[in-house]
Amino acid sequence: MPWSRFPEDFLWGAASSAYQIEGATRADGRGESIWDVFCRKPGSTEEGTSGENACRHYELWESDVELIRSLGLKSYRFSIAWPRILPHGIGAVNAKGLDFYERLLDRLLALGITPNITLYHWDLPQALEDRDGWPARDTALAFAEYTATVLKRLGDRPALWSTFNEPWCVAHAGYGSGAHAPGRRESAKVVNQVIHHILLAHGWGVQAIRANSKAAKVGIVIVPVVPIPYTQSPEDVRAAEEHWQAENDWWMHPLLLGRYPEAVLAWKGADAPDTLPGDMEAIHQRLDWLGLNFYFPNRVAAGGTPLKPNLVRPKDAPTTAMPEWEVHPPIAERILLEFHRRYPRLPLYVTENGAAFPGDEPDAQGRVRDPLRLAYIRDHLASAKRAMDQGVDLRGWYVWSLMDNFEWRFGYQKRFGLHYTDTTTYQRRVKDSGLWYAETIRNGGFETA
Ligand code: IFM
Repeated sequence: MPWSRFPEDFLWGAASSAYQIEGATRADGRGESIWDVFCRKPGSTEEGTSGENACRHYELWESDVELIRSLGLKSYRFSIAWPRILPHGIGAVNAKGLDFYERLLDRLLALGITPNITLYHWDLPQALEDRDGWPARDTALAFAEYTATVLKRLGDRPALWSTFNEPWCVAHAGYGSGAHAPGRRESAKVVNQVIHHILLAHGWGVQAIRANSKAAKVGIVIVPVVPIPYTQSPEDVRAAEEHWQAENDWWMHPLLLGRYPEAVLAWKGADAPDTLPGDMEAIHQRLDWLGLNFYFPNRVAAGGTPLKPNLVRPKDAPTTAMPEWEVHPPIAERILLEFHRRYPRLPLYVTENGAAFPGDEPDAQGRVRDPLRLAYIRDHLASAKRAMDQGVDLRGWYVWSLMDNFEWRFGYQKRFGLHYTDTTTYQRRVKDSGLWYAETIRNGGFETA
């Protein structure tokens, strides 16, 4: 049997985020976030659920670190809740918030587990949303203040840091469709302005990290689209290429080249963001790594426009429990090779990949059999390894997620965890996929069919 064998120093990891697991939304001086407010609005989330308790990780963090240790993870990716650090977004600092993350960070380091810390995984302090949130340029300044505050306290520890998780979702779901907090449905112009302010916040944030830490390795985590032409007709191929440019170049060019792509600016026309002199230089900061989150392909056929592509799903394609998320493992090789080929090269990490499938319930013996998740993770990893064999510098992999958690507007019904979380007792239970992942880590790889 052939093996997918990974390098010895490959960072095997799992990921989570503050609002999705911590709970304790009113504890120890934490301020309110936009997700607290959004979840209270009837109809915002399935079954009216929220992250008020989530997985109670704020209380149970020590036993959660034990889960991480017993899987043998080399790295753990988590996020810091801005409202725990600066309850009003700016100004007064809440020391208890910093204490919490310091304890977690130090425990991970003591166990030899590399922390990979995200500064913004969607939980903006509501106080800043009250001042117009990301459409306001001042929010980017506030992010730089928050970042400096965190790094002054924690920046002497060796860790990977990222400024943003999936900024696409912040802009499009938060301020475009309104499916995420703060639930606003603004014009394309405003959404593009949000993108610009997030990019600016990233740039100022990187400067704040570098000014306050010698030990930090700095990156950003994006969620690229993975366009695949529906057929090999020149029209479909072209439509897929334009979708790539409109989404991926739009984020990557400012970050890595210091300019918005000309073609996309032309497509956006008057909806392009307003910029000030010096903005593009501020955005274009040296990065140490880039994080990619991907889950499914976008099959693109002709008949749309670059900004509104014609996305089609093959009739019998397997999907996960997330509506429209097709299972197609070759996306891993594809996206990694494309990033390697198209952009200035940086060490890459797959900062999220994983799946929710229906039916993850413990059996009578308490075992959680999740063969579909196991296969999903294995097949995406095998595909990524093929990209590595072609020269892609992939340094690590984080399964989403360490444990079942609050899946935003879908509440607790979509379970992505390597551990099952009982939503009544909060007990965690490792799933078969978690056991397989632990064995893979021990063996440095796995047999491929
Ligand atoms: O749960 C989310 C996570 O917060 C961001 N990336 C996608 C995951 C699954 O939807």
